[in-house]
Amino acid sequence: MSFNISESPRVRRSPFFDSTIEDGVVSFLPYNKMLLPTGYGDPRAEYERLIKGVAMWDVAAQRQIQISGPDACKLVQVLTPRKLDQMTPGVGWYTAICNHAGTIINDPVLLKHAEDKYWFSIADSDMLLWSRAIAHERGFNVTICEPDVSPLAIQGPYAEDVVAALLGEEIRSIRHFRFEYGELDTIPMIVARSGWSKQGGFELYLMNSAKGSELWQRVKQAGKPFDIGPGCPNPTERIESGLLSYGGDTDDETNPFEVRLERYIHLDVPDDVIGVQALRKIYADGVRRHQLGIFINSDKPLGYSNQYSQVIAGSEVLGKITAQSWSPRLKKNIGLCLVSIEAQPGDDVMIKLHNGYHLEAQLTVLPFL
Ligand code: THG
Repeated sequence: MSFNISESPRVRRSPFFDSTIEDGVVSFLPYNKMLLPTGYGDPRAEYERLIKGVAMWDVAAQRQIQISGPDACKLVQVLTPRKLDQMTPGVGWYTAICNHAGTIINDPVLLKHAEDKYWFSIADSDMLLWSRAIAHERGFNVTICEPDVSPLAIQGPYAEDVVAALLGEEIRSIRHFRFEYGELDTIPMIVARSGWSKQGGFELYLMNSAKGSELWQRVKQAGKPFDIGPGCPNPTERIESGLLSYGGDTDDETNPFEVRLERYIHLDVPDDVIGVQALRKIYADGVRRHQLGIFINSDKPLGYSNQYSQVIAGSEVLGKITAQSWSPRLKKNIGLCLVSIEAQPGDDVMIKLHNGYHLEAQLTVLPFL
């Protein structure tokens, strides 16, 4: 099977698109109406590079929603049930965005630039639409836009060395989830210590899309001594590390408590914060489901299926597997699942693949590594 994606302004290209094509990208996913590269043809090599070396990822599809103006601070707090009063300029915080029912509708990194200027670095759902509607309904004096900002992630044990070679030794002192404004000759960017892996790394937020190819080449050049190569948000490493994939691990009823985000939820935020009243009730009543890890018994790597497998015990359906992979480090088939609260780590279960085939499995705690 081979097909093309139709040309359309609704399928936006990243400023790094041409470079990723040159470097051999073979697959994309639609993400925030943009093409997100998902592979360069050798998944194992891309995984190894992330774990032992350094990789560069076109993650421009992590779009920024900028909220600025006199009421920016108020709106941002209304949009997330994480207490933001201690937040200082120059930091990024992981946040959950919930709707009025307490269901997660995005899990962005929130970057604070100033008291009156923030960016939500969003996962795959329309926060431009949502935040504009809420701002208007609540009568806030803000301006909301999607600025010309495109993140490029550099991830892996040598990421810091690459970014230091590119931008100078000072970057080594940037702490986790902090960011600084920088410039590489005439390429404007923000440098943050962050990224969707647990291997360490940085994200360069390019602030001029005309300079995408130039930045890509410069990173590639700086990374040469460290054998840098192209990669993507890695489906295997993120399962091993227990990073959440909104829209993959979550469904239309998932609340933050079910998927281990309670650390980022403060039930004592003001009542006008969207979702907090529902979240208080959910918390008081107790959740019905939770996210656990699962080991799937099979002596060889299982193929990937984009259909959720059921987790069952006898005739009872406990829940579903939302992501799975062969783990090269654990030498096991592992997965993330969303299962009934009665199902607990250590339980032996069965999984029912979409083709009807059954396999033995065991539930476990997260993260795997
Ligand atoms: N970086 C940036 N924007 C993003 C992502 C990113 N937008 C989309 C998506 N990823 C948002 N989702 C996440 C999910 C997890 C994390 C970051 C963004 C993450 N979590 C760590 C954890 O759960 O252990 C650490 C959280 C913390 O330290 O507070 O990093 O990757 N720019």
